Amino acid sequence: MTTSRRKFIKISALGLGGVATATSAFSMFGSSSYLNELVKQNVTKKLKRTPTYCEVCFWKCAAWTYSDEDGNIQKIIGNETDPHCYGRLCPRGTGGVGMYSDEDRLKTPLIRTNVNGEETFKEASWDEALDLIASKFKNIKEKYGAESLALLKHGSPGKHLEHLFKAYGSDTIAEPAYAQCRGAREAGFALTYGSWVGSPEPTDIRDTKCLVLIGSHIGENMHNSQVQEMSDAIDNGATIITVDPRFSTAASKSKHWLPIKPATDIALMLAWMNVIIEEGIYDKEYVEKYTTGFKELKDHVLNFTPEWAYGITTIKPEVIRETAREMAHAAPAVIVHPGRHVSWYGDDTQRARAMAILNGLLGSWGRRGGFYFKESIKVPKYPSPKYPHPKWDWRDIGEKYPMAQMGITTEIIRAAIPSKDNKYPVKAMMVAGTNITKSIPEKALLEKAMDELEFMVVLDTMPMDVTGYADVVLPECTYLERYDGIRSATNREPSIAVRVPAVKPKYDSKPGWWVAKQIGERLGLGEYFNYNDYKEVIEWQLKQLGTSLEEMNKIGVKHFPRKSGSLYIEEGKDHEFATESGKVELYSKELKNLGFDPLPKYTKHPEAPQGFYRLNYGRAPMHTFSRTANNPNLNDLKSENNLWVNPKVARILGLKTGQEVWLRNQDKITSTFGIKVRVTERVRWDSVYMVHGFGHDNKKLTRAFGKGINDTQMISKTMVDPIMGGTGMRGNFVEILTENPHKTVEI
Ligand SMILES: Nc1nc2c(c(=O)[nH]1)N[C@H]1C(S)=C(S)[C@@H](COP(=O)(O)OP(=O)(O)OC[C@H]3O[C@@H](n4cnc5c(=O)[nH]c(N)nc54)[C@H](O)[C@@H]3O)O[C@H]1N2
Ligand SMILES: Nc1nc2c(c(=O)[nH]1)N[C@H]1C(S)=C(S)[C@@H](COP(=O)(O)OP(=O)(O)OC[C@H]3O[C@@H](n4cnc5c(=O)[nH]c(N)nc54)[C@H](O)[C@@H]3O)O[C@H]1N2
Ligand code: SF4
Ligand SMILES: [Mo]
Repeated sequence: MTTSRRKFIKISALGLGGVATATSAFSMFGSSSYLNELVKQNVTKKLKRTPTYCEVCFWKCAAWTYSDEDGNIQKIIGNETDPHCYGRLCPRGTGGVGMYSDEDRLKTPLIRTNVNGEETFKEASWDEALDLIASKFKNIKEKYGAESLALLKHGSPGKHLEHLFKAYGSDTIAEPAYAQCRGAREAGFALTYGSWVGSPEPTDIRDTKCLVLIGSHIGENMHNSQVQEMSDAIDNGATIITVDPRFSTAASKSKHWLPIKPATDIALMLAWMNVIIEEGIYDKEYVEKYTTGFKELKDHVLNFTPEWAYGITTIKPEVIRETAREMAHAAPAVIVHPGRHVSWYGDDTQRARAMAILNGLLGSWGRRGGFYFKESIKVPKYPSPKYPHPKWDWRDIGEKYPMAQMGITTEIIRAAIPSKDNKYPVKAMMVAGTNITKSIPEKALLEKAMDELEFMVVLDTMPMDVTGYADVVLPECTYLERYDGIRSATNREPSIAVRVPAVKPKYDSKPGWWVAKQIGERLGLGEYFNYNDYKEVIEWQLKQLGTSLEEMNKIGVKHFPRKSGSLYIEEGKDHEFATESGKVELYSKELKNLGFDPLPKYTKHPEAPQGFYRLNYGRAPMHTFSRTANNPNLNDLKSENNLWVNPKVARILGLKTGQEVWLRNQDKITSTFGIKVRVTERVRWDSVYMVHGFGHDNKKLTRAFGKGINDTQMISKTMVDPIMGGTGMRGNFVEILTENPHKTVEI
């Protein structure tokens, strides 16, 4: 295969073959008229109930799928006993049935081919596609070693492919949920407390007296049990403090909304520490008993007064003092929430450290209403030979980031671009369950890498834009049509949940486990896939756990007693943290030894040039990233994103709500599509805001195509976190164009 031969194929070229606003995210649970409609329709039909856990986002709520005698899925409802959902799915989970019914789904395997000089896809049989993949993988392994085969993945399918890759000798694996999401938070908290925050976050929201959200917009960020617990906490009189340059749904529920100047959060947190220490309102007993480095911290924050922070953050000194006192007053039942999507400005590990330190001062880690000690149950590994030891892996590729604890997608992508110094070349890639063209910025780099790859496979359920770069596209069936690994997540008490197919796979789609096994067998790795059906794996594992598929089919979720002790630090007892000192490390020797600041510092970040606005983005309660834009049920609730513009800006530029505009960023990248303006006081004058995941450019996505702007397209500049390699994405600036910059929109 020649290099530079792969053109992006718009799947549209496959010749061969009403907007709901986020007014009350909190009221969207289970009350959707759409759900009621479904329930009504079904009174006459006899329904079968099958256990599953949701795949519309990664909260993995356990649910029941109801299908009728004709094999149609009628509704999905939350499992009453599940601690991830408390019996209620979010609007996305309820609408998950649209993933199954979407008629735009990938239907057959596709293979890149050349017809009259034009690259296009032809429909292929599974055997044809799998044989081709196996022969290419073998070829890459012979030429460069298995390590040169990289896997980018997310969600359940990723687990099966990870097994395949490791069995073949590659641990060149990464997912955007690390470097583009929560990696910096995990590094910051691990440095301080010795353990990751993890998912679901062990925040004891239901018992909290004060919840501090710093750019974490629970409510629009629809992580189910957190939203429900937050709603209960509000009913119980908890104080919510929201720090967000935008008036988010969470801000609207808050006693204090601090509309901070973007990129200045570390200054605010240093000032909070200053007040809490100077006024002596920190948890003295906790700090004395469980932390180290208090003296250094005290000296460090001495000059970071609220007056100092005011000039930086635009938050008034009295507001900083008052909110600090509220937190201390509620302590230890206070949560300075670690956030989740934290890859913002490149100093994100340090911002996460500031959050971790604040929680330490307030004594909230390991306390009721603060953070509980999570626990999960280990699901025994199905017998399989040991993996071979790769000569190099993701650690080598990301070695310049000493605290990287998972593969860094952007580094693996970069490794696909040949260069003399590259000792770890990536030559082929499999992408499973992640739409990297939407989730990973710097499109130019991504395109160059895709172009250089000798071979690329995409496993997806939908004809997402990423499929356009593939040599082979494999259609996975949806989560409602397959078995998958047992869900065992950390929570207050351990539990497991199963996913059992409710219906047969539609079209010619297949489960991820089957795809992994088929490729594995063709690569001579049959002994790693010693089962005919994944059901056997689950049955074996359930037996080891003292249950059975029969029981799980009846209950869906099984609970186990805690074994690790109390949920919270027991009064007066010692507690050893998993750090080197065994204490909460307010001052980080580890960072110091690595040459980084042992205590967080505020650094100034670039501001928007004249005529430009900072591009801010976030979530809408009825969508998940780019994956739901085409979902018939969810598209119905919100079909495009809008550009939030402050009235002051609207006045200057003469913009009106509903008017279509285009964006151009600091690197002269112009948005492919337009977006409708929403003039609102809810956004600061220095930024504009949009919901992530829209602006799809594949015509095959008939509902989502060309609707709104793809924020990722506008993110061509990143600020990389030197500690763990996270991709800071919030330092891009856009100007607003009122004329269509494309004479004819090229699609
Ligand atoms: N600009 C910008 N970039 C971001 C973010 C942002 O807010 N803005 N958010 C970041 C964050 S927090 C995260 S976690 C990442 C998420 O990034 P991704 O994991 O890439 O998220 P999605 O865009 O949902 O892409 C999921 C892909 O999986 C496919 N899919 C869905 N279900 C299945 C299935 O069952 N099987 C298979 N095989 N495929 C399936 C979907 O069709 C879609 O193509 O993005 C990050 N990137
Ligand atoms: N409905 C829905 N829920 C989801 C998801 C989804 O796709 N859809 N995805 C899930 C995933 S994987 C993740 S990681 C989470 C992400 O959810 P969050 O962790 O809440 O993160 P973001 O989506 O980045 O939140 C963005 C918020 O940060 C604010 N912000 C922007 N710049 C700054 C700043 O400089 N300072 C401060 N203080 N705030 C700022 C924005 O205005 C916005 O309100 O959501 C999860 N929940
Ligand atoms: S939070 Fe919503 S989308 Fe996510 S797993 Fe739960 S029900 Fe599904
Ligand atoms: Mo994320």
